[in-house]
Amino acid sequence: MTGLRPTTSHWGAYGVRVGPDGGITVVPHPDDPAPSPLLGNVPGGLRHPTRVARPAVRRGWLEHGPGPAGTRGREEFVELDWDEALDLVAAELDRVRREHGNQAIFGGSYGWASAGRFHHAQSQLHRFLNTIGGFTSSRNSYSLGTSLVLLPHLVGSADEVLRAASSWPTIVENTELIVAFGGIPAKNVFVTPGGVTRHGTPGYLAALAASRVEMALVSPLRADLPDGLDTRWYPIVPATDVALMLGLAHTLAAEDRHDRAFLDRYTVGFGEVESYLLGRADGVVRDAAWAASICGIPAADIVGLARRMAARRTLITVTWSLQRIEHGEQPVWAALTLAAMLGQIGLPGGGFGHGYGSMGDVGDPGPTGRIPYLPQGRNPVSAFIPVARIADMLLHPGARYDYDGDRYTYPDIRLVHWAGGNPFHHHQDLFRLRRAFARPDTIIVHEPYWTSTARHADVVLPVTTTLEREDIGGGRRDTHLHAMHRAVAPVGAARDDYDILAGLAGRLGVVDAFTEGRDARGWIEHLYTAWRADLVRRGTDVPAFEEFWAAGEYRLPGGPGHHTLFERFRADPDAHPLATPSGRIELFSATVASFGYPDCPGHPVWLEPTEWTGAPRAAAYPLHLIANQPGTRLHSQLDGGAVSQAAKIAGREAVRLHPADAAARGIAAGDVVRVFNDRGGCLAGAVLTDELRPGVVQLPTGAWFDPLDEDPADEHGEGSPPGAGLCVHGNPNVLTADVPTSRLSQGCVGQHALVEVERWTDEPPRLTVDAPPRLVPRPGRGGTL
Ligand SMILES: Nc1nc2c(c(=O)[nH]1)N[C@H]1C(S)=C(S)[C@@H](COP(=O)(O)OP(=O)(O)OC[C@H]3O[C@@H](n4cnc5c(=O)[nH]c(N)nc54)[C@H](O)[C@@H]3O)O[C@H]1N2
Ligand SMILES: Nc1nc2c(c(=O)[nH]1)N[C@H]1C(S)=C(S)[C@@H](COP(=O)(O)OP(=O)(O)OC[C@H]3O[C@@H](n4cnc5c(=O)[nH]c(N)nc54)[C@H](O)[C@@H]3O)O[C@H]1N2
Ligand SMILES: [Mo]
Repeated sequence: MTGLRPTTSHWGAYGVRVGPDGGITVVPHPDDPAPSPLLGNVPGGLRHPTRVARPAVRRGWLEHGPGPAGTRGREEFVELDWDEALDLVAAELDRVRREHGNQAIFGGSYGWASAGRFHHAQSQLHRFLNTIGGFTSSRNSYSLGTSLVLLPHLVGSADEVLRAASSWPTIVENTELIVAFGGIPAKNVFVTPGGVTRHGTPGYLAALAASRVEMALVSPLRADLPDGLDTRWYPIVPATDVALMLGLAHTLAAEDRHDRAFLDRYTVGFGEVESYLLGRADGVVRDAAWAASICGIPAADIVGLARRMAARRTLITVTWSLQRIEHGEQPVWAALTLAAMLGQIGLPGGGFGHGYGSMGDVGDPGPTGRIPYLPQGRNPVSAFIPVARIADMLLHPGARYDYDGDRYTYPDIRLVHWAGGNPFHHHQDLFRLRRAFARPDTIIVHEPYWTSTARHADVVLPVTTTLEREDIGGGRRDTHLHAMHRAVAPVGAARDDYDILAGLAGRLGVVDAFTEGRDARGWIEHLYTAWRADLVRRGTDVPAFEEFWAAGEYRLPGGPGHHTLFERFRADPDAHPLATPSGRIELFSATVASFGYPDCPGHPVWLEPTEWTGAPRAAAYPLHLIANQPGTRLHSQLDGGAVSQAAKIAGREAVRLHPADAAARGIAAGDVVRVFNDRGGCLAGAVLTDELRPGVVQLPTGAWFDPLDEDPADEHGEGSPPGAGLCVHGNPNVLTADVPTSRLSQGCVGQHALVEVERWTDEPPRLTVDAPPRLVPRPGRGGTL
């Protein structure tokens, strides 16, 4: 990496070469066998026209002060200098906490921000808000919000299942059949929070191909497994995996192919499951024919698959997308049940997996040691929301909601402070979120870019990207810890989140508590040194900071070997019981049953999505939309970058349709189309492919939300009437429902929606998110207001 500035990202480590004109080129880390295509978005993203140049304040907020405002996202901004902006923000934080208490500050600030352990935006913001008395927080993630709540009830821990899944080498060596619900999508495996330096999964997929492991791909999309594997594709109707799993389970039980000894020794509750399969209570027999009528896979194929599963070393894996749908608990629970019936949980390469292909580090045999992190302090405020309930909270302060067996009340939020996330990308039903964002008195956003979230703020504070600051970085199972060197000077007037928050802390009289007297370099050195001391104490020889920094990286010592939770448990369930009430795998959970939630009873069940039953939606919107992760970027990040832009069609996100569905609607490849339902619509560019199930369309997430402004004179800010909003760029979250997976976990359901598609015959409106919003200079500084 000589002559290169080392750094890392959520999609992998790389070096930066700075040209004489200040432009950059990006060189993958030499140890990376499969560098991510997403690196191609970095050079053009760095100084993209949508960078926020200076602090900016919504004109109405500046003129009239804090208060609810329906015009957020539709007004011009006034540019201020840093001191003015920080004075305003500090005064407003202080007003809100004095008048309403710290609970009125929402600092959940969900989002991926960027790699780097010190400048991790959420850690910085939470640490700051804790020093000024705390904030209402958010729990869990959009990624795994449902499994994180469910799995502890079933196997005692979510974390261990995900971190200590059977490793890829073990699978390549032992597994004979992989039944992959949601596939193992190659597009996703480059990404891990903090990054992985050596992307191993593409190589393991190639090794699976060479070893001729049989693959059963259960997915509406053929692309969820790469070509070249021994694949049989089961093109399932979206959201019906549970029916298929129950049909498989029924076949195993009916043909006595299930492992009764395993079920007796290692699980509780199979009796309840069996009664349900046999329809003892309701007369509905969940056999292969019943399953076929729901999931669209022929009964003979279901029976055949069940027999193959029972006869081979079988790994059942479920992508995280399957729990990002209504009743998302059920596919995870049903897959675990099926794996328990096969009796292979805890055998090398057999049993249950969750997230192979969802994240780069699932199955990675890399080290599991801790890497340095920024301490966030303690939050004195106990109020929280499950992360995806943000719009409900803002729209319904004081309302009650259920979560994991308890009842809570939504706090009354006056101020939202966000750093490192893009809710106008990640949340569902964005036109509803827009109405929710009209409610608080003040919204503060730290962002490098004029994202749609920044456009819906009152105060936008411009932030550096990783290339403009120093840091240390690495992922959860990374082989390397990286020194992230500054490559270029801050763009415009951008500052680090840390400097911004230190400036606010100074104004609020808590600068010492927040900074502990260190600058950024001081903190990086401090975090590294404390981490190193711990390793040295345990006998590992780790270089001192100066040496590490000069070398640009440190190769982490190997892990403790790959012992999975289930291997230990299988070896001796009495010595290593699971952390469940029974110490066993709970196929029936008395705890979950005791909550009495109709949308999540005590064992896995088939529940029809309300998206389908909510008449007249199903009739009016007959197509199943899959809104999955984009292969061309990380979420909404660097949407302006070259790789992301190259895949757009007429400047819009590409929507994939089956040729038969397109023909029925007079749509040709390359047409601009409107994808819509009763929540709203978006424009997208049509791509035709027979590699998806007819009746399914796919539009990935992450195109920056670009609402066509309904009525600029709409002073009340009601925005579009429900259903009338249009995003001209192709963000699928205008279509998805803002409802929870269930009362148990309150996860998001962004992966699916029912839609219709039609050809757009007018001239497509031009995009506005590819340039900054209207900006005016501060009056008295050479400008007028
Ligand atoms: N329909 C649908 N919606 C979904 C999903 C789905 O499957 N379907 N998936 C969901 C999932 S799994 C996730 S994880 C979420 C992702 O949602 P987010 O994590 O919110 O998405 P990102 O685009 O990564 O947003 C990160 C933001 O941080 C900014 N940023 C980067 N570095 C810094 C920094 O140093 N400081 C500051 N202040 N900002 C920075 C970036 O510019 C970007 O705007 O989306 C969810 N939304
Ligand atoms: N390139 C890239 N990689 C990423 C990300 C990114 O933004 N870009 N985001 C990262 C993040 S934050 C996360 S959480 C993970 C998410 O990882 P996942 O949730 O696994 O990823 P998705 O691509 O949303 O979904 C995987 C596949 O599930 C299939 N699927 C959808 N619905 C159904 C269904 O009902 N049944 C079946 N059987 N299959 C279905 C879809 O065809 C889809 O391609 O990805 C990570 N990797
Ligand atoms: Mo995620």
